[in-house]
Amino acid sequence: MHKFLLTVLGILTGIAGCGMPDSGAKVVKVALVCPLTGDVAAMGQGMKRGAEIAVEEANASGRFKEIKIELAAFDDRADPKEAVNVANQIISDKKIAGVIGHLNSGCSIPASQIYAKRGLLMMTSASTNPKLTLQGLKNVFRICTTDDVQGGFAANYFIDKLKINRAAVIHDKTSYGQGLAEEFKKQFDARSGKILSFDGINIGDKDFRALLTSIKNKKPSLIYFGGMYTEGGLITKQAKELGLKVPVVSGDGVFTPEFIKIGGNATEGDYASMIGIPSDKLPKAKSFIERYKAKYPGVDMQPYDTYTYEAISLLIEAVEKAGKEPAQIVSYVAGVKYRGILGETAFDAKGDTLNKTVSIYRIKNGKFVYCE
Ligand code: ABU
Repeated sequence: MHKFLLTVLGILTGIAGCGMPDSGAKVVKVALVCPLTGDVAAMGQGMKRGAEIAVEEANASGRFKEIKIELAAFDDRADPKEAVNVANQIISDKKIAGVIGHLNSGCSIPASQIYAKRGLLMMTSASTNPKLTLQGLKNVFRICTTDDVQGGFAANYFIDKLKINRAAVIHDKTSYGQGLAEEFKKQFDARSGKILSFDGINIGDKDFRALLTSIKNKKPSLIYFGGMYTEGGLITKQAKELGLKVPVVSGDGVFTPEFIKIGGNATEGDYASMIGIPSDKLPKAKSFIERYKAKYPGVDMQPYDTYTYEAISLLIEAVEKAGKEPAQIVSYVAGVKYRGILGETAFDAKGDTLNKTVSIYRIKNGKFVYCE
C-alpha cells in the first residue's frame, strides 16, 4: 500500500513537472518583459494589463483544447543590464514560446541578441529605435513603427503646419531619447529649420533650470525633447516657471497621463507624437478599450497597452497555427498578415511593421487631443 501511494505521488509529481496543470492541459508560456518597477513602471504596468487581457481572452475563447496559455511577466526595470539578465533567464525556460518586449530600446537591443541564441521570437510593442531591427536578427520583430518615421514626421509638422523653424533640442542620452532627437534634428535641418542647441541630460536628473536658462537666451519657438515622461514633465514645468513659454514637443515616451500629472498646467499646449492612429478611430481597438476599462476601472491607459495586447495575441495565434517551437513561431510571424485590433500587421525583411502611421497630439484641458 505504502509503495502504491508513493508510485501515485511520483506520477503526479512527474506530471506537474511536465507542465500539466490540474485541468490536464499543457502549459505554454508567453513572456512579457518591461519595466514593472522603477521610474517608468506606469508604462510597463499598462503593457502588462494589455497582455493579461490577451491571455485571458485566448484561454476563454475555447480555441485551445489541449494547452493553456500562461503569461510570464518579467521586470527589466528599464535597465539594459537587468534586461540581459532577464533574457538569459527566459531562454533557459523551455516552456516559453516567445517574448513580447521590451519597452525601452536600450533594453530591447542588447536583450534581442540573447533571444537570438535560442532563436526565440522577440517582438517589441514599444521600442522604436531603428537599430533594433538593423542587427540582422531573424527572430526580432516590432509592431510599432520607428523613430526615423516619428522624428521626421514631427519636424515636418512644425515646419509645414505651424511654420515654426527655431528649435532647441534636449535628449536623455538613451538609445531612444537621443535617437529620436537626432531624427527630429536631421529632418528639421533638412527642411531649413534652425536647431539652436542640442543638449543631453541624465535619466533621473530633477533640476534642468541651468540648461533651460541658457536655452531661453537663444529664443527658440519650441523645445524638442527626446526622452521619457519623467524627465519630460519636469522640463516643461521648469521651462514655463522660467518664463520660457514655448511648447515642449516630444514623442511616444511622453504620451501618457503621467506626463501631464508631473508637468501640471505647464503641459497645456505641449505636443507629442504617437505611433499609429488614435485607437478610438479603430472599431476593434475601441472595443478592446471598453473591455480594458471594464476590467481595470479608473485606471489610466498607457500608450503601449493596445500594442502589447496586439503583440501577445499575435504570438498566441502563432502558437495555435504553427506550434510552440521557436523556429515554427518565427517563421509564422515572418509571413503573417495578422488582422488584429490595430488593423493589418505584416513585417518587412528586417522585422519591422509595414504600418508606418504616426499622429500628433496637443494637450488641451489636461488631455492629449488628436491634431493630425
Ligand atoms: N518608444 C517609446 C519608449 C521606449 C523606447 O523606445 O525606448
